[in-house]
Parts: sequence; C-alpha cells; structure tokens
Amino acid sequence: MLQDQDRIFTNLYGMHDRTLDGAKKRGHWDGTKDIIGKGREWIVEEMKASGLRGRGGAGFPTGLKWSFMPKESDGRPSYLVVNADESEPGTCKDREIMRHDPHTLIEGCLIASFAMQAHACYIYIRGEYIREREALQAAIDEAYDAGLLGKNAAGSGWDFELFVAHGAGAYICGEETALLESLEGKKGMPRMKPPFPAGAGLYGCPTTVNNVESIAVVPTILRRGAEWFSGFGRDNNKGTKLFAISGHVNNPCVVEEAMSISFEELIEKHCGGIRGGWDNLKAVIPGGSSVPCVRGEKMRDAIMDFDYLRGELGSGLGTAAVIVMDKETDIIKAIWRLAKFYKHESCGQCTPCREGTGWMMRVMERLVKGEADEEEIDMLWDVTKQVEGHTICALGDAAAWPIQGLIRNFRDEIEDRIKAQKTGRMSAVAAE
Ligand code: L3W
Ligand code: SF4
Repeated sequence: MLQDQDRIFTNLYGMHDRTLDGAKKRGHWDGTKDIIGKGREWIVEEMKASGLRGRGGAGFPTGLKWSFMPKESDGRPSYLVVNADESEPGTCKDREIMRHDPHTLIEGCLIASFAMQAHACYIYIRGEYIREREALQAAIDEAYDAGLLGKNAAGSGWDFELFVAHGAGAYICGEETALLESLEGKKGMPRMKPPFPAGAGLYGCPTTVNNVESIAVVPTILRRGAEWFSGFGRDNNKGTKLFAISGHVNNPCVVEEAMSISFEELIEKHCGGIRGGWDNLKAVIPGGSSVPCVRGEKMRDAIMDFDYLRGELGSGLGTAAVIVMDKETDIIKAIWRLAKFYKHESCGQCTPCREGTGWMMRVMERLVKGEADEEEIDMLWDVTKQVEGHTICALGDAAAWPIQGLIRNFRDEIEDRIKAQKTGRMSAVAAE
C-alpha cells in the first residue's frame, strides 16, 4: 500500500501551492544539476531499471523508448515532445499535474531532454485546458526567471528551451504522429509507423513523445532511486500511478496509488465505495474509453495493472481512467455514446476507420432502440474485426474494442432488448 511519504504528487492531497517556492519545499528542483551531472547513460539506465511504463495508454517502457534516440548527433537536432493533449474520455490525471504540480513536469522536461540530447522541448496541451495552460506557462516563466531554464539551465551546463503549444480540440492530435503534424502547423493526421518518432519525428528529426505523467515522475525516480520506484507493483507493472475514478462511486477523484492495487481497495479507500453498494456494480471501463468494459462481478478482485487487466480480463489499464457504472446504467447506450465519439473524432484518412466508425455507430443506435435483428449483433462483431488492426493508427482499434467488450459481456442484455421491442414489451429508447 502506498504511504503518504511515497506520493510524488502531494499537491493532490490538499497542499495546493504550485509556485516555485512551494515546489522547492516539497523537494522538487533539489539537486537537479547533480542528477544531470551523472550523465545520459546513467539516467537512461536508471529509467530502465525503474520499470516505468508509459502512462499515456500504451504502457511502452519509458527507458527503452529513450534508448532509441541517437547516441551521436548526425547534424539533426533532437527533440522531446510532451503529450499533454489529454482527451481520452474519462481521463483527467495529467490535468491535475499541470494544475497543481507544474514544476514537477518542467524539471522532468529538462532532465529527460538532457538524457536525449534535446535542447528544446514542446509541451503540446489540449486546447480546452486553458487554466492548466496558464498555470504551466506561469511556472515556466518562474523557472526561466530563476535560471532553471534557458542557457546553462539549473547550472547544469545544458542550454534548454521549453515551449507550450496549444491544441485546438481534436482528439486525434493526442496520437503521437498526428500531434507532431499539428505541431508542424499541419492538419493533425497520423503518419504511418515505422518510422517511429525516434528515427524521424518533429521536422523529420529524432524525437521522443512522452505522456505528461511519464515525464513528471522522472525527477523523483532519479532522486529517490530506481529501486524505490520499482518497489511498488508487480513484476512488469512497477511504480506509483495516478488513477482517475469517475462515474457511480460515492466520491469520484484522481488519486496516486501503488500500481497493482486491487480494484476493491482503490474504490473503498479513496471513493467511499460504489453508489448503492457492491451488489449494485454493473460494469467498469478500467482504462479510459478505448479499452473494453468488464462486468462488475469480475472487477471486484481485479488487480489494477497492465498485465492483469489485459491478460485476465481482456481489457486494459490504458490511461487508468476508471469509469464505474452501476445497475441504473443503460450500458448499450453508454457504449453507443462512445461509438458516436469515435466516429466524430476519426480523421478519415483510412477507409476501415472512416467508414467503419459510421457503420458501428449506426448499428449501435439500432441496438439502443432495440430495433435491430439479432443477427446484427454478429454482423456488428464482424465489422469491429474488419476495423481492428487494419488502420493507420490506434483510433480504429479504440473504436472497435468498447463494442467488442459490450458484445462479449452484455450480449444477453442486447438480445433481451431486441426481444422486448419485438414483443411490444418495451417502449422505444431514444438515442439522444
Ligand atoms: C520505437 C518501436 N518506438 C512502439 C513507441 C511508439 C509510441 C509508444 C507506444 O497508442 C494507446 C492506444 C490508445 N521502436 C516502437 C516504438 N514504439 N514500438 O512506443 O506505441 P503504441 O503503438 O503501442 O501505442 P500508441 O500509438 O502510442 C496509445 C490507448 O493508448 N489509450 C489512450 C489514449 C489517449 C490518451 C490521452 O487522452 N492522453 O493517451 C487508452 O487505452 O487507444 O492504444 O510512442 O512510438 N519498435
Ligand atoms: Fe485517421 Fe482513423 Fe485512420 Fe487513425 S485509424 S489515421 S483516426 S482514419
């Protein structure tokens, strides 16, 4: 269990002083120069040893990703880009970091950039995050004034510039290559991978794209040691983690906990339990809207980490946005709403996603109303399989998986609704 002294984001727990003075009192910016003085190789090796897996949804090992950056410059500059385009429905953890702990992120940007030989870093922030953007920019200004950024940043000998770029409200710009296109001033459309950004990223130069939380935990990991961080969680699922818990719990919140905490403990300790009690739990989406939902009875003993949620439950930790639904929820309608979201956010450049998201949304609408024939359930499943894995970026998968989760877990409910509609036992449910 995570003790208070092990929390990285202590500002989430009532100490809302986000100024440089406040950050320093909490230990941030302490010995930054010494950390940098240990050299690139040491930093990358510590990050690998910490076991940190990317916090943006995919869980790719952070230290390994950094090691893909060129060791020797071939004349092209290297860049760090921080993905702060937090748009996954249910996800609001990076927002808390930028609101309450911006200096933790800024210090992480400096250290990570140094480790990857980047003299410049761009934080690409979701357009709707206006207050967070202001908080971040104010903290960056403070850091420049204090000599922590700019020439010889923090006395480290490394020259480092940090910029904030604003998104304009497109979910797809959270996909790393669409984000790079957008940063370059173009329409945010994903690129084919490979090449991965480490080979050809921003302006065709070596680039690492990391999530806000992944970068914000770096200084604490390096200060307290890889061994400390990897002391939390199970093998391959290490560290502390922010969970954003929303929906039908008594107290929705964003909390930092040890990875691999049980779902029951997470909810009881921080959220005051499920609304109406555990018997009233119907379904949970444990990792943001892109991962399949899980039936409530399977979730109670679930371990909240990448491997358990994917391996045992066929879902995923994703961004650790935990969406809880009680028995009052119309689960078919909830998943239809997500289908509508993905259709709206598809950039339209590849056919299976552009056409498939529309088909899936329309069939889902018929299921919500109970107007479909039963064989349309299998047809819908087939459409999700035609989309999954056949697109340029993960948005296609993200649109398919919630529907697959619905059919796998709640087929009985879909069939009951169709039968009820056919026998006149149900009045039409309006999809609105
Ligand atoms: C070099 C290789 N680099 C992989 C890098 C790659 C990327 C990272 C992960 O999608 C997921 C998506 C959403 N050489 C590499 C390599 N990389 N192989 O590693 O890559 P990948 O392709 O596994 O995933 P992705 O395209 O980054 C992210 C899911 O996250 N998601 C949430 C998304 C939304 C947010 C948000 O709002 N903040 O994050 C939730 O589940 O569906 O599957 O950097 O370049 N051989
Ligand atoms: Fe665009 Fe969808 Fe293709 Fe991604 S999968 S590139 S969002 S059309």
